[in-house]
Amino acid sequence: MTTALFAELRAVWNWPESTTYAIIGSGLINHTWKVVAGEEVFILQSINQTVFQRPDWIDENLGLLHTYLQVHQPEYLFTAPVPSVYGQTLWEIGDAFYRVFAYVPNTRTVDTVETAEQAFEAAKTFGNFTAVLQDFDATQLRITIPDFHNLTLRYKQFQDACKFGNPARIQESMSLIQELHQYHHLVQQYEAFINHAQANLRVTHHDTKISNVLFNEAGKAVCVIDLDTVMPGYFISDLGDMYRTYVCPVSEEEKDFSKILVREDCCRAIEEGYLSVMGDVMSDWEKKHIRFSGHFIVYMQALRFLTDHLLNDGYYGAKYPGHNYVRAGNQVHLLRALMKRESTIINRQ
Ligand code: GN1
Ligand code: MG
Repeated sequence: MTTALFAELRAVWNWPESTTYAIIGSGLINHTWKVVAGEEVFILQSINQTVFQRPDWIDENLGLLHTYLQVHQPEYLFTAPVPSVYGQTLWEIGDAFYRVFAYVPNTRTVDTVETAEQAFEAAKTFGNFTAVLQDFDATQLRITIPDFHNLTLRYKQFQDACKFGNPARIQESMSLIQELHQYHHLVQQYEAFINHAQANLRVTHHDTKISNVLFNEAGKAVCVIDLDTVMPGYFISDLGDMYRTYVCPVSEEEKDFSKILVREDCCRAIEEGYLSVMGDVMSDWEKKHIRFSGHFIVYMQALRFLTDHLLNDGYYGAKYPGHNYVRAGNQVHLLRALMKRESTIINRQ
């Protein structure tokens, strides 16, 4: 961010001249800065408009949820955007959009789950987000990214990339491509799940990775952040991304696949944490798909990374050649490990 640009934002939010800013965060999509304005600390974020074509819809959703929660759950810690001096919660400069959040004091984020307690805390906190909004009509929310977790469409995009993508990359990725085709039954399972009358449309976060939870110094989860993809959705999106990002000791960035494994205690912690708040409102049909949620999301993420690799990294970007290919391979490895866990559990029963 240029000094001139920041000076403009500083005026819009009425921060003193001494205000400093520094880039933070590990998100792949938006840019985030920590702003220290005198005694106050804020989070400034720009919105990636290639991904979010209607930043005003994100803003509208956050406004709706904030108003609802203030009335019905006033105790709930919701990280609503801070209005500018003009009262808006979204500010456009050039063709970019910015918003500001209050920094929640004495909190930190973690990038990988180290203990089952962290997994439990995060799962409970994301589950609670959906649970406190149980009576809010999710269909009021704008769809900020159409078909974001539509596995049928993601599979179709993958098939198209295998036909029309970078020919050299397609050639080199053949064994991964074939393996991903073999798991097509997960698309059918997904369709059967969402088409069932007992698959409830809920207020879903859609990005429940561990770095989207704030923890306090005692290691307790305080609240969830990164609400841009909050949309009507299914619980499998949220629970699934927890399996994807909490059970393995290494992240999607890890190149040494021998480090990819499923920690049983973290799996149980996710299930217990989520069900401790969502257990009473979930249907039997939903409960039957708890484990499936992990397969669904890990598979979708593998498809998304490989699709992006075949299409020359236009969406996620690449820090080194083959970055998205490595990420896809990593996710396929995790998928195999999760499916193996499933069959071991079934054989034991
Ligand atoms: C993106 O930007 P970030 O890191 O919060 C992506 C998620 C993926 C994730 C993989 C809008 O999230 O769906 O799971 O990368 N968000 C979008 O790291 O595409
Ligand atoms: Mg995100």
